[in-house]
Amino acid sequence: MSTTPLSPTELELMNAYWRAANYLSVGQIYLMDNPMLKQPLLPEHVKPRLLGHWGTTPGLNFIYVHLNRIIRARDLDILYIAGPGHGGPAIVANVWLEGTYSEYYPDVSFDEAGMKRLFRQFSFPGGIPSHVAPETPGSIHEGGELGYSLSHAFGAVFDNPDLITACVIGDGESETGPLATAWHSNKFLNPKRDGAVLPILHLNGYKIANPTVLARISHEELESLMTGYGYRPYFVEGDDPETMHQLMAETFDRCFDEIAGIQRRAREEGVTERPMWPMIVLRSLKGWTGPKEVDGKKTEGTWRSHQVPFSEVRQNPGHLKLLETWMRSYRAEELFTPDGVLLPELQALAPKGNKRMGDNPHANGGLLLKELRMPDFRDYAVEVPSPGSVEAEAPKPMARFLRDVMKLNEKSCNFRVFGPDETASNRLGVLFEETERTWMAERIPGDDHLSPDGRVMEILSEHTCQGWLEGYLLTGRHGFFSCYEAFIHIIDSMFNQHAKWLKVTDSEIPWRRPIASLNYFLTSHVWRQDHNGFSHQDPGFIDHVVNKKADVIRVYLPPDANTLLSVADHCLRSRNYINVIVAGKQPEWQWLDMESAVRHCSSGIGIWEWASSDAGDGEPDVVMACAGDVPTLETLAAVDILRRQVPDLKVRVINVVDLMTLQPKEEHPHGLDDRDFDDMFTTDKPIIFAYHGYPWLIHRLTYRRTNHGNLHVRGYKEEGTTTTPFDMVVMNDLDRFHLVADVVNRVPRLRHKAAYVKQYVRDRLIDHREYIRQYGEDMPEIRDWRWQPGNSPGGK
Ligand SMILES: Cc1ncc(C[n+]2csc(CCOP(=O)(O)OP(=O)(O)O)c2C)c(N)n1
Ligand SMILES: [Mg+2]
Repeated sequence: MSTTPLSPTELELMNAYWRAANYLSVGQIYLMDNPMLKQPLLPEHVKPRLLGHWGTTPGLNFIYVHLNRIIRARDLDILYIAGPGHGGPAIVANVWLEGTYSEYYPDVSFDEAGMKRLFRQFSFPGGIPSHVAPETPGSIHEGGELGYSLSHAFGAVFDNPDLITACVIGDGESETGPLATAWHSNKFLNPKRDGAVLPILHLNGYKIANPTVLARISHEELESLMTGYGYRPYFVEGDDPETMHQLMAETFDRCFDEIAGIQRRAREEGVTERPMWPMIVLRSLKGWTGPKEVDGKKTEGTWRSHQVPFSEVRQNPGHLKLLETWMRSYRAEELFTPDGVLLPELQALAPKGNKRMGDNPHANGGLLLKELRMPDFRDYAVEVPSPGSVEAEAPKPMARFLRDVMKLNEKSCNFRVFGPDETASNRLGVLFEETERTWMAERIPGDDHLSPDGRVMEILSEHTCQGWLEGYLLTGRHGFFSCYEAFIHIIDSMFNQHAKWLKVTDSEIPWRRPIASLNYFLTSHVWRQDHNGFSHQDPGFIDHVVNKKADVIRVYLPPDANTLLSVADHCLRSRNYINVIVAGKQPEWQWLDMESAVRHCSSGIGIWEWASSDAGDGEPDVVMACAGDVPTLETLAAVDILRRQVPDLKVRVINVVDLMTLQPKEEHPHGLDDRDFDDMFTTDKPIIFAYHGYPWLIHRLTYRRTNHGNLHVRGYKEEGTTTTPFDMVVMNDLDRFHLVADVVNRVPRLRHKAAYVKQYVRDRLIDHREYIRQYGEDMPEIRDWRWQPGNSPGGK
């Protein structure tokens, strides 16, 4: 292969294009006027607040120009992911240069006036963020929180055989946990049915203030590391632009040849082995082409280039001069017409139409989104002849439903299930009747459902699962993520970023079309950790989720299998949300037949008349509310005790499936209006609320409701260990006996009976403690408890 694949003209043009992108990047960071430098630079042309990141930008621009060449030469479909997305100016500059930006934002026209707007709007009030963001055409990756570029890149190309993602990874970013584990995504990518990812490790040597680890290990060590991850690394190293252009062009040619070869062998020659995919190490200067020195300190090629290499430009004439010299070094007058239009011969370097990376439809996944074909979830119902008459493991019917969703959409190849090694444990194993676990690494006899064609993605990295799923959804497909409740916290921060993306998309960017929701199924939850105990107990993800904008988050606590089915169906059909579904996986009593489940889930909250004793008889003495499967069980068991101990007590039982109904309507679209809430919860009766998670969340959601003063919430209060299921609730005062005591304490007319009932409760709790310590399991009256409809006046 030639080491000079670019002709002198092509080289000159590409370098000119790169200069244009660099010029526009510096302009965005510094200028608000005089964009073409037609006048000498004056302090008032410079922004008063200088915000942005220069250091990574020339490298990102360099890669963009070379990708444009490859796309044109090979007519490829390439998505650009900028891991160091703090280099927002680079991507915005390139998207503007290729003409896309002005098509999406006509105000930022493709001329001098548009260039002025382009500069002014960047990191400016009312303008655009300094990072790559949902506002940036062509992006599916929010710059900002580092670590997710590579998992996003892989997620985007699964089931997209004609798509290639060029994924730029910061050398600092590569030190993060999520990025480090994402290299292994190549063991899950099947070249026959999936596209390809070309990782480009951007080794500019520095982070904000430190060298990077990978820049300070030997060439051999880095090469071995990448080889060990299963890639074939190619090094592009240097600082002389001409040499680097030739080297990059040559390396890109080689890498894209290899990718084409791998795909051809897999698709046409039936090769099934996992290939060594190419990757590139681009070692270039941080802040390349920027000022070599500022105030006597080396800047180009150091961490000092990371953000704005020098500020106080308005106040310091020396810095003003430095900026002008720097910007003029790109010779904009040779790149643009006097009207600020990129010269035609340079325009010709950009691909056309939606081959332009800024206009790649995969980056606006909603455009490509196809509805899932859905079976009728009612067909998977558990027969529930009467409340509490049968037991079931709630996830299993849902799993059969998901299996058939998988089957019905097999041809469209647009549905996958994700999870950290827990699909079987979470009772979703029936999926393996239809598909298998994706696996491109070695397989040996006895392996369980591993296949290169599998559609269940399991890797013991919640970060990677989340990143893959986000990439998959953002490019217009559907997915479902199951995880142990306590450990989903590992991706709290990724959830944040995705929620922000959806919020901005939903409220501010009409051209971004709605995508499928991100669905979490959280099981192995806090109340059923018989194997594991305290380390596995944490219901706090819900608290984290409800911090986010009401428009994009939904939380569901279905109490049984049929409600879970109904909720899962709803979530898979929804768009632009993050749905969190929490339900246990152990055998539990079933409460609602399918018809009642659908009605209950449609309202999200409802009085369970069959368990209540106040129907048609004026106001209740007490409201017993519950949210979550275990709290629902304990509430009903408490109602049962009350029936026997205090037969004339009027109890109203309310079950909450959709947690957001508790919030005021003004705060969340699912919130009950105050009138309905007051009718349901009364304005003055005690409410004993048994809740799945940390109790204060219920107060947080309801503090503005009329009857909040009478609300008493029981939930998880951080007591846990390895013990019996019932002891787990006892330790947190959420058990039936504590709930009964709560009722007796709060209903004024029971004062005279309080001493007797409380003694009964105390005795039962002592019996419980003695019994489990002696026998190692719950008392028969707990294990064998079941709802007796006959016990319940008002029950059917
Ligand atoms: C998870 C995370 N931690 C910390 C930061 C703060 N931060 C922003 S940029 C940066 C340095 C990034 O270095 P590198 O990935 O090498 O990017 P580049 O050198 O190309 O700017 C850091 C630490 C962040 N954005 N995300
Ligand atoms: Mg770096």
